[in-house]
This record gives sequence, structure tokens and C-alpha cells, in this order.
Amino acid sequence: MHPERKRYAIVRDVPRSFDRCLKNPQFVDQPIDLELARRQHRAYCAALAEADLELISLPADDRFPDCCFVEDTALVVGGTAVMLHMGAASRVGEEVAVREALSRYLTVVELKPPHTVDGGDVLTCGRQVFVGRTSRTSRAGRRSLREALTPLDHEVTPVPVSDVLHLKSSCSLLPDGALLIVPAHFPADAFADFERVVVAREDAYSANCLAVNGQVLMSSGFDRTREMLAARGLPPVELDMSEFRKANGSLTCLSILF
Ligand code: CIR
Repeated sequence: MHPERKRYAIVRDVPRSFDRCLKNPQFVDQPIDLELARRQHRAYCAALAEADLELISLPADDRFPDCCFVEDTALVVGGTAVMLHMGAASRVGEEVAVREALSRYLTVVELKPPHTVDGGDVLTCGRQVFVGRTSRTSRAGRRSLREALTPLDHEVTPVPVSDVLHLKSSCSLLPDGALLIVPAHFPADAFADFERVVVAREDAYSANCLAVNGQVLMSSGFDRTREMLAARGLPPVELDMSEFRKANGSLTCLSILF
């Protein structure tokens, strides 16, 4: 499977209110350093530009502390953007600016509330779309997503997920079609047709990487994962994600690519 080339990346600035975002319980007592988060976000945007993407940069909205995590708001499939309805009440409303931006480039369809799906639970592998069963993505949301994607010739496969926020918290698609994965978070028979590159459980945060236009962006500080990728001929670009990690976010969460 050869992922198509992406041309655009929607990103959104880190709001002043970022320290009030929904946090990873492991890090609740660690304040977020806003200036460091903004520097890390600029480095992330520079890495996307380096991967040949044109950036569509949305201004932050301080009413929404999590608004930089644009991935959760929408899923792009070919020339269509499916607006998702996020599972966290405090995040509903973030999607307004994203919808407006996407509608300038793509046909927009809506997944109607109260059904919820977070983009972090959606992993697209060619025409197969894996959707996590998590606290953020409801059964009705998965069904609505299937209804939206069937006419677009994509097939939805639900996947139970344990102990992490989203499906993609522990699993990413590499440019060579293999999955970078922490198997403990999924049933043994999930992703049966895929080659797996297994990430150690203690390195779980590094299993969310962003593959785009032949590049792999990953979080710095995970030597074992970096070496596995390099050994496959995919030497990653490493980015310090410390402040986004406190917020339970990682590489894929900060952009929508199409
Ligand atoms: C949240 O809990 O919704 C945010 N603090 C983090 C969202 C991360 N998004 C993602 O993994 N796609």
C-alpha cells in the first residue's frame, strides 16, 4: 500500500488557555509550559513544511484549551471531509473554524450529534478504516461513520482499545504499510493482515508517529523506536513533544492532512 501524497496540513495555534486542557492523568500535577508548547508547535509546523506540505494555519481560540488538537474534529477521505462530533463536551465548538477552512478545499459532510467520534480513534489504511472503541467514540458514532464512508468506498472496522485515550495513541501506519503498535492495547486478532513493528510498552508514547510524504515524524526520547524505524529505512524526524504529551496529545493529533 502506497499512501497518496498529501498537499495540505491544517494546524491550529496553541491557545493561551492550553494549561486548562484535558490532561493525561499521569501528568495532572505537571503544569504545561505555554511558551515551550508554542516553540514545540512551531517546530512541528516546520517539519510539516519540510515534508512538502502547505500549511493552513488557524488562529487559536482561547475558549477551547484543546483546540490545537485539530485531528479530532474531522476525517478527510479523498475529496470529502467528514466532520466528526467529538466525545469530550468541553471540545465541542472547536470544529467550527476547522469546518470553515476545510470547506474552502473539500466537500464537507456532517456526522450528526449526539453520535461521537474523535479523529484520534480513526486510522485509515487505504480503503480500510479502523475505528477505536473508546470512551470518546460511541457505538452509534462508529455506525454513523460507516454510513458516511460506505458511499465513499471505504470500509469501517471497529477495534476495541484498552488503557489509552485513542486508538492512534498506540498505533500508527508507517509509509511501508506496516503498523507501529503496542499490542497490549488491542485484542490479539486486531489488524491481522498487517505486518507489525512492535513498540515496547514503556515506550508506548512513541507509537503515535506521523507518516507523511515518505517522512516519519516521531517524538524524541525513544531510542528503541527510532532505531527500529531507521532499520526499516525510515529514519524519523524527531520532535520534542513534552508539553503535548501532558495533554494526552501527540504527533497525529496536531494536524489534518489532505
Ligand atoms: C483531549 O483529551 O481531547 C486532548 N487533551 C488530547 C487530544 C489528543 N488528540 C488525539 O490524540 N487525536
